[in-house]
Amino acid sequence: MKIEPTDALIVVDVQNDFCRGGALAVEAGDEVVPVINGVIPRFLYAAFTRDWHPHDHCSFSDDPQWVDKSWPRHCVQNTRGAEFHPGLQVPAKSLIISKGNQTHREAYSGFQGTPLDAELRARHVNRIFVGGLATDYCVKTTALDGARNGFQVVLLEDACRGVDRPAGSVAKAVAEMNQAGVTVTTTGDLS
Ligand code: VGL
Ligand code: ZN
Repeated sequence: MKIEPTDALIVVDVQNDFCRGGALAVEAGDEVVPVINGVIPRFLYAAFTRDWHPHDHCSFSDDPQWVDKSWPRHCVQNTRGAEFHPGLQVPAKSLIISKGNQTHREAYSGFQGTPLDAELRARHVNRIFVGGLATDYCVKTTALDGARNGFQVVLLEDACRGVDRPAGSVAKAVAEMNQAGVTVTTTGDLS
């Protein structure tokens, strides 16, 4: 698959809290960092989303169940856990998209309540390549919203890791994206 000037890379939530030692660590989350770094320079445009919660966000629980979308406190604005993984090579000109910043509203998608759609359209982007964390939550929702908004969407499967609770939810998420017209490929297929 050939990368075009009308493509954008969307890197979803590669933040400390979703990586090793983080509050909501995704199994092997760190492994996406070199994979994503390898493709960033090949795109004219890259957007980096970040979960950017107030300290009292509605998804936080003292007894988080994970499977019911209650989570440990994570990605609180201006904390270390909310920073991008230190190894992630974010170009200075990148679009940084914060989401989930309202106390009473969950926002898994990078499109929800953000200027992402408008920013992509302003750049004449018609296809987005999506990777990051977590496959079965924010990556999935961002990819599905992208497709719904009229973008061609490509999931970079090796550039993603998921929560996978219950087991199988990553596979289910990939199937769901595929069903919605998302092309599933790997970074090795890009040229
Ligand atoms: C995410 C759970 C809670 C994600 C964000 O980035 O996939 N998952 N908040
Ligand atoms: Zn969150």
